[in-house]
Amino acid sequence: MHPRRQFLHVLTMAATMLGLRPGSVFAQSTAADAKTAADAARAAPGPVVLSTWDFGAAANAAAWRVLSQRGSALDAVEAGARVPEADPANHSVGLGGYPDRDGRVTLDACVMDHLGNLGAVACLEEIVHAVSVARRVMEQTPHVLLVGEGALRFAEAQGFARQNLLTPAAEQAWREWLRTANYQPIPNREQMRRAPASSLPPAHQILPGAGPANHDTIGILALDHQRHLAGACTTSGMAFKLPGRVGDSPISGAGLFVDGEIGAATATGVGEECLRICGSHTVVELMRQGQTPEQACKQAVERIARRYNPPRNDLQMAFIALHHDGRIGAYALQTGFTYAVTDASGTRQIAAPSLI
Ligand code: SD4
Repeated sequence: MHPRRQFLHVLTMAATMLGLRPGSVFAQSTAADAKTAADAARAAPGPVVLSTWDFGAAANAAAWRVLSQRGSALDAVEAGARVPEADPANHSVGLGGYPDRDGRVTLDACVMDHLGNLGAVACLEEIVHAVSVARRVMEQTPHVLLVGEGALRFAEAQGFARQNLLTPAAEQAWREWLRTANYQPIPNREQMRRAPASSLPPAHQILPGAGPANHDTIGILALDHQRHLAGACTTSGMAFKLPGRVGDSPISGAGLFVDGEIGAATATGVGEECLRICGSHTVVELMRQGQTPEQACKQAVERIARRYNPPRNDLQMAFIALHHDGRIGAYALQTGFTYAVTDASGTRQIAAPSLI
């Protein structure tokens, strides 16, 4: 069995043994089911961490170690985000991320806390832990965003070591793409995994490494014992993007937004779509107006989808949200998006409801 499916299968069996309704937590959900899924996932009160895709088990575990020792949400999300950043098998975050069109791995990352403190880096090269550099920007400078060469110089001055982030596997994928792709960046690798090869443009069909280890951006949100919220988001961005391209992930209000009195949201998918609607800020503002986390994520996704008639099935955009009262929710444009939730009752991988 496909390793990812096997993982979900094991979790589904565990859910059945726990008496959870089959299909409500792990399978593709209807909107009504998803409410149940989110509720089931949030069985325990108190601290919680949730993160995009199936990085979750490892990233959430690192974050949970911090939260369970009464550490801060900010420390927790940084610890969680660093896990996929350091994983060379993961081709969309940190070390081993797919490079840009010219073969350079450039990273985008952002952190934000409950007080509105914010730090970010964009187009950062040669530093594995972009999320930690973003945190230093937040804590050590009067600025909120450093890019490119300036971000790298700042990271070095802060003691971060430079290293080549282009692994042999990522380089091979890039060279293969160069041979056949006509310089088309790849908008959505998750969708590519599901669609039959013949339905995809050539650039989408040839990407080696597409598979269970080829996840997308990690966005991670946490609520700690003090009821403080924080979030982080880190990515190597769209594979084979134009040099200089920055996505939503390091941009406050797009890839991540936290308001300590309301809630937090983070995004994954085609950054250009999220940037157009200030996606994560939209989700938080909708929660401010009384929407549940899931309703807020759904409305943001609908706002993106509304631009396309007929609907586009080559785009993915998904949001996860955490209300300051501990409620959680998520919504995706396409089926296939999952997120991981960890609290005192354990970790669950949830299939988000979706428009398509
Ligand atoms: C970006 N939003 O750079 C990121 C990439 C991503 O699923 O999330 N992909 O546009």
